[in-house]
Amino acid sequence: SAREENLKKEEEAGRLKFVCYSNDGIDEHMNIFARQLPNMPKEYIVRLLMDRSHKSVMVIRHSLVVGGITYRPYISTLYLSVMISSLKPRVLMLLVVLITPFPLPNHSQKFGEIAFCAITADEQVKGYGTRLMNHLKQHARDVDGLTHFLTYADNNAVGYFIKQGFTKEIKLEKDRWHGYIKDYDGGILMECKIDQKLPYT
Ligand code: SCA
Repeated sequence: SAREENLKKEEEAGRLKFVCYSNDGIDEHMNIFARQLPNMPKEYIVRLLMDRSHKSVMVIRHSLVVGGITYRPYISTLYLSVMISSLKPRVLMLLVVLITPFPLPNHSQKFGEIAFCAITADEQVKGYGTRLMNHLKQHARDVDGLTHFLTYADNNAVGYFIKQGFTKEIKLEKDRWHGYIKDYDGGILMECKIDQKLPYT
């Protein structure tokens, strides 16, 4: 859209930045999330923003945070391979012998759970939310190796998520996500498949 093209130019001119933090710069977007997501307890927002397993992609203009998305990547294959690579060969062999008779749980989840998503009130519906989501998809695919996103969308945000390619139909195998993501009352579970080739930004 024209709005997105404008923001793209702003970005190229260096006036707009998209950054991904693991556990940092939480103050400003904490306030945006708290204001834009009134049903979400403040302590819960703080807890996830401090939590090392969550990451945030933020859009920053003139060094002010305009909005952000906080998500949790589920990448158990990676964890498993890091864990295995750090084992001594003997221990590894013993492990293989011990677990061979049992069916392995599904260790390739590769999806991200979007916990919060918000743009500050006076900058909404200017295309920031779309740019932000595109940066998130690119980062999640290229850095985290994810294939899907899941989120419990607030009723009034379903339209926004549909425009970002989310569907109410969940195609991701249930054993990859069920029991891992946080059930959220009043939200509608939605899924987005991340294209593995498309340039999102
Ligand atoms: C934007 N659009 C919407 C919409 N907001 N459509 C329906 N409902 C909404 N609430 C449409 C725009 O009109 C536009 O359509 C397209 O989506 C992209 O808009 P944009 O300008 O890129 O979006 P922006 O306003 O920058 O950001 C969307 C967002 C924001 C929802 C993040 O409005 C916001 O912060 N809202 C208040 C907080 C909120 O509701 N957050 C999501 C809660 P066209 O291109 O056709 O013009 S859900 C969540 O956080 C996760 C689940 C949970 O646990 O809460």
